[in-house]
Amino acid sequence: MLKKLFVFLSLFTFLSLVCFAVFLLRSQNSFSGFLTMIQPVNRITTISWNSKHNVQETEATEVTHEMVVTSASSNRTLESCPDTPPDLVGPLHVDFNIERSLEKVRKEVGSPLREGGRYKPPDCISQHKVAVIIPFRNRHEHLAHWLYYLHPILIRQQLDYSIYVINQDGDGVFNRAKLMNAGYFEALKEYDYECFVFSDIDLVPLDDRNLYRCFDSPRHLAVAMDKFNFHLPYNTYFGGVSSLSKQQFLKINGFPNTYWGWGGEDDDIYRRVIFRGMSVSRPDSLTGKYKMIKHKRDAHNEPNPKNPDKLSNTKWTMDNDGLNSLSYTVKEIVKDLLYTFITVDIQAPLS
Ligand code: UD2
Ligand code: MN
Repeated sequence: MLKKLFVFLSLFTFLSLVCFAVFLLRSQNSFSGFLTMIQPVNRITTISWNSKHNVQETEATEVTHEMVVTSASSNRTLESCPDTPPDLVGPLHVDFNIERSLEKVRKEVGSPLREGGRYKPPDCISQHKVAVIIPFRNRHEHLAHWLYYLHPILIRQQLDYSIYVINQDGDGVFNRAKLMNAGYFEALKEYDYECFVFSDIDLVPLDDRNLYRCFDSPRHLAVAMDKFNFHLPYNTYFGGVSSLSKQQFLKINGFPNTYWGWGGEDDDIYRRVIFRGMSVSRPDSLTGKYKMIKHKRDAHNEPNPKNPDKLSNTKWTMDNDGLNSLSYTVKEIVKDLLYTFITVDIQAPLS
């Protein structure tokens, strides 16, 4: 009898233990399931790209390890963005007569951005890591217009991008191409960009199907500007806005550093592309329409009569004048919500 009682008690204890174990396992699962449910996966992704709201950013950094892992794994399930961005609208209305301050532009278009004028699509993985490089000095009014129009376009184009405004320090002679070379280097210090769009500050596209990405050949985007009556001024024109992949840019040794003052550098770049066996790709003349903000020639950027003469030597000079001979010093880097502003000393002559 005692033996039977002992067997019964052992069996009972064993069954209780099994039940308890099953209960523990199930409750653990449902607890982590609960965590997954309450954790705002999308919000975390958005937050990490929206540093405007510091409070939310702090929230994101405070999440537990488990939550971050789940969030990261949910990121991994994102698909590539489609080749043709779905939200493009085509022709755009652009008006430079409206007064725009940076403060206003930050409020109007800044909310999807992260410090530095940085953006990544939240719901798909962009196929285009693009640094937009703008040569700059004393054009703050133009900057506000440019940012107001370009950010929404670049967002609709589903780019993984940042805006780099490369500001020439001092009052020396302006050098657009050297600034763009410096911008290339500075951008690469921050992120693994594969594509570089070089744009004047005063040019806004009139159609968002003009894609700010890189193509099989270096691309000239500003093919039909209002100032040239919506035509190419000449066939080999390469001014205004262009895009080159990292590989294409390296192949031409970047841009020349020696074109001080206005003119010539864009033709030199065109020649570099051709001399390295590449061709130039362009959008059609409807998609490639642009509006330029009207302006006078700036001080310290007079046409340089020496520049056109240099073009006959590009074939030989391009190997030694470019990325491999670039020297400059960074004076200051300021991160705004709408852009990264990098002031560089490019050792400009005073005249
Ligand atoms: C034309 C070309 C430009 C370039 C230039 C010759 C167009 C629309 N663009 O520009 O690509 O080839 O001729 O060098 O035809 N900048 C400043 N501050 C200055 C001076 C220049 O920010 O003090 C920057 C700014 O981004 C400007 C760009 O350099 O848009 C070109 O200078 P520009 O606008 O004075 O010359 P533009 O319109 O004749
Ligand atoms: Mn201009």
